[in-house]
Amino acid sequence: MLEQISDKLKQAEKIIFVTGAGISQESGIPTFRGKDGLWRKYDPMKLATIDAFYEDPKLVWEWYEERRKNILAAKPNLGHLAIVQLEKKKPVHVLTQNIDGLHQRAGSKNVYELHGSIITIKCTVCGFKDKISTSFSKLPPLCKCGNILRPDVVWFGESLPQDVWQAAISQASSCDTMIIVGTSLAVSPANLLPIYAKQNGAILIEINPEETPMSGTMDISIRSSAAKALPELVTVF
Ligand code: BJW
Ligand code: ZN
Repeated sequence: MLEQISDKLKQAEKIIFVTGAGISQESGIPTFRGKDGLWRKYDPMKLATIDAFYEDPKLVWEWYEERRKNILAAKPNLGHLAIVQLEKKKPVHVLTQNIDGLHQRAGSKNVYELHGSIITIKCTVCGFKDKISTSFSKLPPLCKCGNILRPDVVWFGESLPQDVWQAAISQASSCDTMIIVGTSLAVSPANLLPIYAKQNGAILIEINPEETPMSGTMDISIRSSAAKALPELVTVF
């Protein structure tokens, strides 16, 4: 299948990656859904909503602190690095649902964090935002204004950062190739991005060991892991 469209891929002028938790799975960061997913162990409604946070900010913070430590100890894998290789040849933008910062640590330049970042905090009241530089002596940490700080991530029922989302729509709507890696495409509005690309006539390629609700819309589905499939795929361009 890939051979059949290899000429088109060689001519690609604007490539967009849409990534999800699966691309970081081989770096040792668990996904959300599926066999070993976080939502098998934890209830998202008790950890990933603003109501859950106000109900028990310490519990939610402890969960994020544990994940942040694991993420900071993790390294980008061959999947993240393959995207950086392609950036040396072609214009590439990465629209990621991940909060782990591994694309940036791998060296990707144009990364749009749709669901925020685990290494930033923001105030629940005053608009203060900062990178987390040390661990906190007390949870939940407090802002200089006296109110509770929260992880700068997007929880269920919250809007995506509007500037990032608008930029993501614009990138998706103007690409000629979209590569969707390691996402179940279960969560909106990020799962609309392949539709924007398709409306522009883009080629859609999915890398995922499992089927997704949009597999039928893809031009090619590569049923393999990101770290195995991406290094080979990027050589075709
Ligand atoms: C591999 C692999 C390998 C494995 N290689 N692949 C009803 C009530 C309220 C809201 C809604 C509702 N119905 C719909 C909504 C909207 C809601 C939503 O979509 N919910 C659905 C779950 C039903 N969306 C939202 O609320 C969003 N906001 C919004 O819509 O605002 C407008 C609005 C406001 C008010 C009311 C309604 C609408 C916000 C969504 C925020 C999502 N947040 C999280 C947590 C972020 C912070 C954190 O990390 O803690 O984001 S949830 C979680 O899911 C995380 C992820 O970014 C996101 C997507 O998951 P992803 O990346 O796809 O991972 P998985 O685990 O699902 O899939 C991994 C895939 O990888 C699998 O397919 C594997 O097969 C594959 N894989 N190993 C390659 N090695
Ligand atoms: Zn504040």
